[in-house]
Amino acid sequence: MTSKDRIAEPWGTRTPYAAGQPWPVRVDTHLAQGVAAEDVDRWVQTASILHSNGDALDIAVKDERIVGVRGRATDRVNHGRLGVKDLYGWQANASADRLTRPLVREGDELVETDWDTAMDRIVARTRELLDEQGASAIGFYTSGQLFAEEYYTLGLVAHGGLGTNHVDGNTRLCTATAAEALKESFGSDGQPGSYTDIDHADVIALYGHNVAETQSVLWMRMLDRLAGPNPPQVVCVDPRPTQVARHATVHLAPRPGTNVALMNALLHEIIANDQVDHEYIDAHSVGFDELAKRVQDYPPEVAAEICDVPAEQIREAARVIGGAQRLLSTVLQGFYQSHQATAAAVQVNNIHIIRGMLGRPGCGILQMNGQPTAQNTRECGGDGDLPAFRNWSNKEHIADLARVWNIEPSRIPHYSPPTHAMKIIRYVEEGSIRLLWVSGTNPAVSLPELARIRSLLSQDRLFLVVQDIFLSETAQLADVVLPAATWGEKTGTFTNVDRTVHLSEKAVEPPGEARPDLRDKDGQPLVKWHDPESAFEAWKECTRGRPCDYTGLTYDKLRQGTGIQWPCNEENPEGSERIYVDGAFWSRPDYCESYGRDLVTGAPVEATEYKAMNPDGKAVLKAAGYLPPHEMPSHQYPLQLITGRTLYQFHTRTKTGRAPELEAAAPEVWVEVSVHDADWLGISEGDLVEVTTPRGSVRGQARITEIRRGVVFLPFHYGYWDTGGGHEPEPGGPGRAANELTLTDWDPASKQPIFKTAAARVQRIDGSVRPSPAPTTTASAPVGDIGVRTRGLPSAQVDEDVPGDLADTRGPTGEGDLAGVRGTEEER
Ligand SMILES: Nc1nc2c(c(=O)[nH]1)N[C@H]1C(S)=C(S)[C@@H](COP(=O)(O)OP(=O)(O)OC[C@H]3O[C@@H](n4cnc5c(=O)[nH]c(N)nc54)[C@H](O)[C@@H]3O)O[C@H]1N2
Ligand SMILES: Nc1nc2c(c(=O)[nH]1)N[C@H]1C(S)=C(S)[C@@H](COP(=O)(O)OP(=O)(O)OC[C@H]3O[C@@H](n4cnc5c(=O)[nH]c(N)nc54)[C@H](O)[C@@H]3O)O[C@H]1N2
Ligand SMILES: [Mo]
Repeated sequence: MTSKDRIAEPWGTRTPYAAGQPWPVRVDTHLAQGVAAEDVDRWVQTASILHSNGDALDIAVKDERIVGVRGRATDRVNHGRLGVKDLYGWQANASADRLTRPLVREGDELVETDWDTAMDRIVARTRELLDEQGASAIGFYTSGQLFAEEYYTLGLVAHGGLGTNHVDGNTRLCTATAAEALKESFGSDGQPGSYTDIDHADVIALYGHNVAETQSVLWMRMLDRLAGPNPPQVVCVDPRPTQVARHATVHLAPRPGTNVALMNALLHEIIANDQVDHEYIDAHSVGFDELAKRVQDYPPEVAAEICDVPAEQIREAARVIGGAQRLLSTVLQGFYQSHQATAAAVQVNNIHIIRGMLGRPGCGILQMNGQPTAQNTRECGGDGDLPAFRNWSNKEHIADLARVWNIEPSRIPHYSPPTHAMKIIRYVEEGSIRLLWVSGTNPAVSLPELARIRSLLSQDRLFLVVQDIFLSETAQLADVVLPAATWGEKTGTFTNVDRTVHLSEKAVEPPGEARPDLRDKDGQPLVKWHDPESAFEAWKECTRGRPCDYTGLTYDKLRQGTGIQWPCNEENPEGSERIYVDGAFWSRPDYCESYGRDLVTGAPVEATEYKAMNPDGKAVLKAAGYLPPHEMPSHQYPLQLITGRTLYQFHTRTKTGRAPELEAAAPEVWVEVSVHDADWLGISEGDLVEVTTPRGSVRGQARITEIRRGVVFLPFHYGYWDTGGGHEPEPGGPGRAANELTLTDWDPASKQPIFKTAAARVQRIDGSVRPSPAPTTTASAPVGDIGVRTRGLPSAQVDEDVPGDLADTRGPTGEGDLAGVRGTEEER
């Protein structure tokens, strides 16, 4: 057993392993100071809720309070490891400022009340609106952080009960492109890959994905492969010097918003070098000729010009990817939050299809999720999609869903694609949506162009209901606030990005009168279940025969030590490691979730068109030309602004900001600028600077890093709440939330908003008193020594238990017992 300050060493002790070998176990435990393992009354099973990795853990309970966490050694996902947010973030549950009673608006004030009064107000306003205007006056904006049982109930109430088409999740900002890219290429949502592909891959390519900070346990698995014998080669596409970039064989740092040009150049090279699997293409795909023709326009020299990356580097990346025997690719927000999001993400799928790299060990695609339960929003219809990947434009699927719900098909709105979140917000602005129910998301910090969002959410004519665990920036604008129970206080299931379903059990009671989001308070007779387990059973029935088939799962089965991957049914009682084995896709016209969209206009493809193009259900190779970002740098705004995350904070910080070790590691917003730009702007480390776009300005201390020149980065975590009380933005004055600066615009196919390209200028305001508060351990690491390093508080010590102390017997380079062990790369 070793003890580590995991703020200073976030990825912990290496446990190197070789290709084809099992990933060693390392159990991470963190208990509140003064609590020993023997003191714990019970350990309650769950999985992590602060990212999409699905790390399994047990909650330590003592005297009916949460006192710590321990990774689950037997789980397939994390083999015992935990990331920093999970090690420390649980403390937020017991924060003194949790919402414990409903609040209702009386003039300018929110006042405490009881559940009946709060619900009566909501019901009264709902009835009025239904009479005056019908169901289209009501919108739901949900989350990627609730449980499957809750989403399924919401999907049923909204789609089948109220009959509004205006239901979407913040997953629109998060994983809409993951879903869309999978639908475009394979006809249905559902990840082809598995985390065990890391154990087999000889090349891992990460596209716009800072896995080291955002799924840190997945990165530990990659680091352990890199430290072992026959390590994989890593290709990283990211303008920031992330830990991934620092470990990469090839790091491409393109201009933000140019991903499609770069991908087309990679495809150009792979096709020109004939590193394609012609047999696979012929047997299992449509569209190759068009793709080959399109990428002819993108030799590396052309992309080099557009992306500002040396042509030779692009060639080298193509050589690595084209030479891979077992290629694992991951994609995330650097691709998804841009103007050609789906077009870019689909090109990653295309590489796998034309190289025949799907459905066998090491050959996976992870179109990553971000939020812990985003997958379930999509599966259960908590967002715009219909439950169990049913196709809204296929009448048979509507009829089938109506059968499951025992209602008339006409009650399920399917006259047009479900309204996406950005359009829901527009309807609120225009006044056609009059009641907006927001649960588990904080749009007053996380949506783009915050001045606009604040103003439209504060309109008198809007009745805003917010269900949260804290009085967030959004809750402060509400007419009714409902206190929710959260993770650890309720039971349910959720599914991670590699299709692993975990059970999360209730460990302690919620505070005060907070209630689980799963309720049928005003007695919807439609909802026939009464608790999470019966909701799960109903959900299972809804998935029967669909791609995400849960019928073989039970709560009891999920208690047997590890999460289980869907499809899990009679044929696959232990779940399915990989899908699309033997090139069999879910894209048959009568089965697929979607006929796809035009990648440029976003227009849905008609059923007849799809049937003509893909009658036998093959993978679809979709080509796309590059289009420049909508807001390009100019004389006035010479830089490109990108926004994103740091390891130590989660989103709008409502949880991580209340965990002392995490908050101390990244306490305040900062502004990352390149050495080159700092030089011409006259900026030194720690200087107070102002970032301005046509929408607003934000102030923070500068951190000078190896980020590519011309690009400025802001973390988006910092809204207007603070442990010290918080500070409101002065109207017209500089703010601190990155989304003061971002633009209202989205990808045409997935409708995911653009958070990663805006034209900006940076101006020095004042000299430095101390270095910037940015972490030094991560992508925000300074250039050179600035005299401070990110370290943990005394309470940040974490126990790491590697059975047999495997880690200690091998050097840090991985030379040791396993050196020379051959993987199983011959097996195919
Ligand atoms: N610590 C932490 N972990 C999290 C979260 C969190 O808030 N904190 N949130 C979770 C959620 S919901 C999500 S969605 C994920 C997000 O996880 P990631 O997508 O990994 O995180 P981001 O920081 O948003 O963006 C990733 C990278 O995109 C790069 N990028 C920006 N523009 C471009 C571009 O034009 N091209 C390319 N190729 N790259 C670009 C940025 O430099 C950044 O390093 O993280 C999840 N995990
Ligand atoms: N500029 C910029 N903006 C971005 C992004 C970016 O990269 N850059 N990323 C986008 C992405 S990918 C995402 S996912 C979003 C995230 O944006 P949000 O979803 O707005 O962020 P969170 O802070 O996670 O908000 C979740 C809210 O739900 C509450 N909550 C937590 N648990 C529960 C629960 O069990 N029940 C209920 N009812 N409430 C709960 C929390 O207190 C919090 O207020 O931000 C998006 N915005
Ligand atoms: Mo996300």
